[in-house]
Amino acid sequence: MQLVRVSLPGATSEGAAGGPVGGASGTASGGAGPARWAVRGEDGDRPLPGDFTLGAALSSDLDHFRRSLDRVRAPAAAPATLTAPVDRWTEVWAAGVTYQRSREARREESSEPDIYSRVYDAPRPELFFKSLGWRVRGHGQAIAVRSDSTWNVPEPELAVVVCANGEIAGYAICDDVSSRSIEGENPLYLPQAKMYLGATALGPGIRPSWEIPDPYDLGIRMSVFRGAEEIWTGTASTGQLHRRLDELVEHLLAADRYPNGVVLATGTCLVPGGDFTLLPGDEVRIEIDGLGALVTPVRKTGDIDASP
Ligand code: DO4
Ligand code: MG
Repeated sequence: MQLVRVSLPGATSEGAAGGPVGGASGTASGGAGPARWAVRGEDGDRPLPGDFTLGAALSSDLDHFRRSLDRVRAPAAAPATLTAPVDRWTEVWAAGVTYQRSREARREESSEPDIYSRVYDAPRPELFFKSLGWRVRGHGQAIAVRSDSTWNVPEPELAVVVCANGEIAGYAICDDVSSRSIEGENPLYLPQAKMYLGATALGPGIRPSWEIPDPYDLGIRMSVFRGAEEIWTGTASTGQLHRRLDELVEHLLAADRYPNGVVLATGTCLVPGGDFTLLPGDEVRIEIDGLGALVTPVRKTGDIDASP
């Protein structure tokens, strides 16, 4: 089952670009527009009460999260269009250089290669703020490349959804869309390379942690389509993660508090080579075992609906 956020009839629609987005066009604008929460299972969507929020469900511990999902109502409603599984103010953070592939790619692109090797081996991981909930894109919603960037990539990542006490409540797929030309020019430009409208996608829903027995053995696949052609594809596994998930969460919470929980993307293990850049009109498909698929068309930043 997955905890999903679905748009309500009448929400603003934003058609997906061409390409093989399976049934994901015509989705709500923004990550947190008119929508409601539901538990999606084989029997369809069972709606949660209208006052359900992710923040309240994550405000304590795993047991509280689990009991919050028990508030589902019967009977199952017809499946509705997905939007990002976050509240308006959910914080999304990301870890970096947690896989060897990411370390290598950053060393190749950067004017300061050594800092990536140092952080890969340091006790303290790289953690950075990525997005607020209202800016997060869901399955079928457009992500964006910056118009002032010449080299762009999607970054497929396992995201952990974390309770206020640090327990992992669930897992989702995150796309940490990034500009390699901007970060490569100077690492201090990281916020501009990674934090802009359309740079974060999350979904399709949140799979509860008790349904994923081994998060260190999940296959990750990414394909990029240009029209009908698959122009890039790659596979990896969370087995290649250089750190433990609870270690990343521990550092995030070490001197900070998230009273309504937090989402943490755990770094990319797939980075296309130097001859690849993501372009408006492309479509990105990311799959992680047990979590489904997150499929997003690509636009220019200016073409993303900015309604909060
Ligand atoms: O240092 C840059 C960020 C690295 C990153 O986003 C990743 O490894 O996934
Ligand atoms: Mg990343």
